[in-house]
Amino acid sequence: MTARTKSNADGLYEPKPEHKFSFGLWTLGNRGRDPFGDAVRRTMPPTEIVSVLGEIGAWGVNLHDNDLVPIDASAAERDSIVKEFRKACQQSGIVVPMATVSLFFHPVFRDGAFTANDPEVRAYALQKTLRAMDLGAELGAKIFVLWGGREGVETDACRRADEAVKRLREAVNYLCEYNIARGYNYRFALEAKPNEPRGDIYMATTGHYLGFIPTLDHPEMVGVNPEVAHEQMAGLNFMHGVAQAWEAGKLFHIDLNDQAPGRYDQDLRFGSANPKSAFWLVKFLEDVGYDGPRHFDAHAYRTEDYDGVKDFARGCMRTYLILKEKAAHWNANSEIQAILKEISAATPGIPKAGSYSAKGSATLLSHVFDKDAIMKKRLPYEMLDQLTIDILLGVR
Ligand code: GLT
Ligand code: MN
Ligand code: MN
Repeated sequence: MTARTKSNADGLYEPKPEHKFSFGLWTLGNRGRDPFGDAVRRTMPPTEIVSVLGEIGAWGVNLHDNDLVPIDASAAERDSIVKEFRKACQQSGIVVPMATVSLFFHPVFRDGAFTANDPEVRAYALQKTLRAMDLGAELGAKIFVLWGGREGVETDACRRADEAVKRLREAVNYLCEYNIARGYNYRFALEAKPNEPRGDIYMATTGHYLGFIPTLDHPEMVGVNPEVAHEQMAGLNFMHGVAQAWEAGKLFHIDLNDQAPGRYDQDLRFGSANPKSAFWLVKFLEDVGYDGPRHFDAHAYRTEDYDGVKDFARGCMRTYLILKEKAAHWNANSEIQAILKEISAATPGIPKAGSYSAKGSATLLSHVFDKDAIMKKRLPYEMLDQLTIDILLGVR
């Protein structure tokens, strides 16, 4: 029995609109080009991608300006493309939750976009982004992602890195003002990546952006769009970055995919390389009640035809739903709950840490801690982790 027929039979892992599963036009439409080889799949028009998304039970479609409208299209061409696309979305019951701008594909951005040394490139990047914001707003998008894939260097001889930060700040401030002036109500989501396509990208991790956002004129309008593979390329624990963004009220969007360590940017099917990390991530998102889009920024293996692309897309959603069920199972497991209770239980009579007070600090300073007694408390994390593995491998 294939994965597909099983999901249809039991209905348990069937995607529904309430799951908010979305895909970029560039994900299903990926033709399998890589730096060493040409396309293996034909170009699938955006209207067809939307109909496939409807067929497989997705909720939303995201797009760059030029995924839909060619970069040199006339105003009339643009309008007719947009009209046709809206119709296709309505027919398939697909919404457009997020829009973005390509500031990386055209060779004009070879030295970056908002951080490029040539002021004309910076101005063009801004103009292109304003137009992409107009486009997204017309399609109903409420989130605008900015991925600065070309904002970086091969050699630091070309500009001072703090100058790049200043230029980026100036650009994002400009976009926020335009957002207000036009009444678009976008929430901007900044997406980090350590490298590829540049040797080094300035905003390397979600943490870099979390440090940058409070320096903006409208920090409340700007959050992050962490991507699994991008943090893993930097060797980081993705869920930890997501948790910090969430805790700061900055998790505006998320890019789900997978990545093997030490490789090029793979954009693998969600959960296919590190199912255990994917489990902690899904558990986190579900536990805290993240209610934004679950966007799969991934693409099918280069070996696939368009049936394989559907298998890929269904697989992303199915794995998410399986892990969501496993997370509920984990939370309901009494052995796990007993251990969780035990490992954070407080010994009666100890002074509380909490927030500072003069009296509290005096009590704390005079208290004698019994380190040997503390050391006798068990921390059965091996057991806790094995219970997790048992659940993930389906034996518990
Ligand atoms: C590009 C990149 C992604 C970004 C997209 C948004 S485009 O495919 O690899 O990580 O999210 O610009
Ligand atoms: Mn991404
Ligand atoms: Mn990626």
